[in-house]
Amino acid sequence: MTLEAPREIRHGRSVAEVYDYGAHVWSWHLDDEPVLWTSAHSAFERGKALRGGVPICWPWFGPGRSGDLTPAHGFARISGWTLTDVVEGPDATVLTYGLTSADAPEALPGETWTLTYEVGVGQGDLALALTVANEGARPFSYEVALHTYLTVGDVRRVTVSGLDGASYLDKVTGRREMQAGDVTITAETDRVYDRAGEIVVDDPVLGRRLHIATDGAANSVVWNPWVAKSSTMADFGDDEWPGMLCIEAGNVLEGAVDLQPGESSILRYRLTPART
Ligand code: TA6
Repeated sequence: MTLEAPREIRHGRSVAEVYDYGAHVWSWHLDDEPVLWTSAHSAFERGKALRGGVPICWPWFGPGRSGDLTPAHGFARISGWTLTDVVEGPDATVLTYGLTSADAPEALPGETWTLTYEVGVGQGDLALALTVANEGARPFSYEVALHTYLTVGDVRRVTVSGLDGASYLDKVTGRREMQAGDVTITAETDRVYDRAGEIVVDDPVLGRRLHIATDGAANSVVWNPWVAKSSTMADFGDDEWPGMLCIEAGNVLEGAVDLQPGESSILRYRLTPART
């Protein structure tokens, strides 16, 4: 079944499209230029993830820590969220979405939880905050990530700073490595870093830097599928990989969150473009 049209949010220089399905921020343009990347081949049907924007990965990442969980990246991005509030403030228009264990009991069987997701479409930034609350009587653990797809002029020309000296799992080779200097993309890249915080994507082709600030994240993920992997994905054009780079933030693998009854945890991701 095809999706309802996304909500269009206009605030100053920003225009964003957000689907209630997955509480999925699909596109964000600043001064009419795309900041988030979206595939021209994405599916738009329930049960399938959108390819681009900011998919919410929860309660696991990829196939999960056991390596055999489906759907990939969990249920949140293919669930029907409820828009509970829209506040138009001076600096941003903030949408608030909710998803509860009653909406998606299969996500964490037997647990009682509430997700609250704030999407701030700002004058010059996009500010996301995902809160997970354990409303049950026992602890549970989960992985989470905001899987942000960024538009870049040519991924072969960008440099990513902020991860120098961080260790990472290279999911292409399966090996643990240490980042030396800026990250550059010269082949399929799929890395889970044991660091999050301030990351800058310097894009000389588009003449801009994308500043990423996170809070509540133990991990950053850097992903570009490059040629071969792109050709295996039906919802990813063979020629699209040079124009995108994922810089994700979350708590995955050893960074997974253990949430006690009554506790909640917030993951924040703020994206601010700047002209160079
Ligand atoms: O974040 C990188 C990653 O885990 C890659 O391994 C790749 O699978 C990507 O996510 C996209 O996953 P998806 O399930 O959306 O195709």
